[in-house]
Amino acid sequence: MARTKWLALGVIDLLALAQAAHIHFAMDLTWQRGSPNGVEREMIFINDQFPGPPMIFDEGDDVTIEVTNHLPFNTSIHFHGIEQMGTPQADGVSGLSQWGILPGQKYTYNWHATQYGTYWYHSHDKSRIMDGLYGAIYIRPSADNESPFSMISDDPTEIRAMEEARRDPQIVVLSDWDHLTSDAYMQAERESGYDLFCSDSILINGQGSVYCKDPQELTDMQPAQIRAAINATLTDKGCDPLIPTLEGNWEHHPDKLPGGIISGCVPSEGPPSVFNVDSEKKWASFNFISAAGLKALAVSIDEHPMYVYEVDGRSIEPQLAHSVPIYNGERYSVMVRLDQEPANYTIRAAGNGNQIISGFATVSYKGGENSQRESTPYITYGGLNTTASVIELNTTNLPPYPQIQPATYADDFHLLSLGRINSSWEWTLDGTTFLPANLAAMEPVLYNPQAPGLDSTLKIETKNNTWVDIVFQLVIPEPTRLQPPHPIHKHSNKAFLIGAGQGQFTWGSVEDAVQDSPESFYDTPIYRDTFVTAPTGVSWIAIRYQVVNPGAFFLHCHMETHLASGMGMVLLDGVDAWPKV
Ligand SMILES: *[C@@H]1O[C@H](CO)[C@@H](O)[C@H](O)[C@H]1NC(C)=O
Ligand SMILES: *[C@@H]1O[C@H](CO)[C@@H](O)[C@H](O)[C@H]1NC(C)=O
Ligand SMILES: *[C@@H]1O[C@H](CO)[C@@H](O)[C@H](O)[C@H]1NC(C)=O
Ligand SMILES: *[C@@H]1O[C@H](CO)[C@@H](O)[C@H](O)[C@H]1NC(C)=O
Ligand SMILES: *[C@@H]1O[C@H](CO)[C@@H](O)[C@H](O)[C@H]1NC(C)=O
Ligand SMILES: *[C@@H]1O[C@H](CO)[C@@H](O)[C@H](O)[C@H]1NC(C)=O
Ligand SMILES: *[C@@H]1O[C@H](CO)[C@@H](O)[C@H](O)[C@H]1NC(C)=O
Ligand SMILES: [Cu+2]
Repeated sequence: MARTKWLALGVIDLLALAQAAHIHFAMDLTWQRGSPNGVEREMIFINDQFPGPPMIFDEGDDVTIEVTNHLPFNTSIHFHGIEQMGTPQADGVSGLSQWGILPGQKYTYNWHATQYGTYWYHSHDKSRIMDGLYGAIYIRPSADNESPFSMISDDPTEIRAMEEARRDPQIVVLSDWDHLTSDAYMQAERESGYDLFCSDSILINGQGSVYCKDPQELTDMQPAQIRAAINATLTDKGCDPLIPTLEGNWEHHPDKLPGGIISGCVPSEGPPSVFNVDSEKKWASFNFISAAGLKALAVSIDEHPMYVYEVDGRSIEPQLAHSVPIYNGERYSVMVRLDQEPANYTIRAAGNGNQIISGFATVSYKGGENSQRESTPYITYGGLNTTASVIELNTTNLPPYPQIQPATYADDFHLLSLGRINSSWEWTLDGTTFLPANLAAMEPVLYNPQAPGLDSTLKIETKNNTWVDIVFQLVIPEPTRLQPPHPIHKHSNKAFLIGAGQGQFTWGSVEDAVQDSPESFYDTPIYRDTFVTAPTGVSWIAIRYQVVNPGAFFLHCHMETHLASGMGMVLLDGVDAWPKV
């Protein structure tokens, strides 16, 4: 079959000059050998690239994406964070919004770029993110949007430089990488019974290396609280040992673990990733996207403070930070002043809490390529601050810009219990059951909300134009003391993170909780599409969203292994006003 050539970026720029252009993309998916970290394996390429090429649009564009599946298995493409207003059939979840795309078949997605900001695309059929099916989406804001940069500087020249940097960003796709394919990784969980979250490399724009260090050195690099809770030596890959504190007392078969998955580190080197900047431009925008399958990360740029100005694709009042925690699926865009001596500066992406591992890239100033100066890090190989003056982004202080608030009261309330059932590796979002393992092979729920196979406890039905509260209660039976934070992602429109607390959510509604425990609720709720649960202790988080876009949308943990084990639910949003598909 003939390969359709990817549009060159220059052509897109020309098209973008016209208002509300109609942009076509062709995506050709292939299964080939590749070695992003110096070790070869079979993986997915998109138009012969990994990660897939960035899709750059303008707010208001109509988008057509034609996907040709040359992979030896079904797939789909989801556009992460794109609200799909009026186009629920283009959300790209096999079993929810479409049938899986069979090998050899084509599928066309049509949607409107109703929002500006940083997003990404990835497969939503099994755990194919771990095989490399992802790439960036960037939608340039239209002139109607007021930029938040006047809160960074009142000099019009500086503001203009920041606006220009925003229109032409450095897109930084952060991910983790494993030598096993996603199918082999899931098989290892199923057969051994363990919840595995040990990666071989952290990649930056698809490039990285394998670093091996002394286990004791790695153990000492853990955050104090986690080191105390684990109280055991990490492996040479910087991974946690498979102990009851993390895995609970379920049945396990350590003999079924594939070699090298937790320990047995072999160093290797992949190609370097370089971001070229020019200090004459004064500012650069780095748009971080976490396409990690497993890992929580923290990212920083040596000697360059960051003004975080966009979260999950929407502007916030800029916040100054040196290090930004970023969970699976999240996006943070940061404005960086290019005022350092021309040289190379290291971007560090470190495991944040559940593995001591890092990936590196270089920011290379024009004219500084030959400077021998080593840059000074803000964070360690383990992701911790190197000095007391390093500011970590406070992720509960991200005021939307311009301001936006949820309704004071919601129409509906749902309390979900997140936890393990039946084994260490199987996770549930509703406390009683899992998404069907064959979800991707089922009749899409959008075609039939009563589709058999989807248990009633796995659906939340909402009416259009109502406000809905969902509280995620974390259940952690003894002897478990730590668990991976769950980055819960909501498809379609964003929601407000309105509160969080320790212990059990004992109230019958959010209003009662606000009355009793006002300190658990934020004065300025956070508007985004990913909400992360705490790694320690019994705790809860609460979100509120408005139903405005009838359709079948996914609500799920974005750790690929947790999603594949069943950790998700379906929002039958505005089921009273569903479109005929
Ligand atoms: C940590 O482990 C050591 C030896 O394995 C044990 O003696 C000690 O009591 C443990 N500490 C805690 C806080 O559990
Ligand atoms: C700086 O980075 C560039 C791009 O990777 C590289 O070519 C150059 O050798 C680096 N300079 C030094 C001194 O390491
Ligand atoms: C990291 O920051 C914390 C909190 O500000 C501080 O207590 C600690 O000393 C810092 N670590 C180092 C190595 O300076
Ligand atoms: C983070 O921001 C919240 C909301 O503004 C504030 O209540 C909290 O004290 C801040 N936390 C830290 C560690 O500064
Ligand atoms: C958990 O295992 C029990 C016993 O094998 C089984 O009856 C039950 O259906 C399982 N639960 C789920 C949600 O699969
Ligand atoms: C692949 O998708 C087809 C529908 O397009 C479905 O019938 C089949 O069961 C799927 N196969 C798998 C393994 O999910
Ligand atoms: C759903 O509600 C939203 C918000 O009120 C409204 O804009 C939209 O037209 C409604 N959709 C349908 C299909 O009724
Ligand atoms: Cu999870």
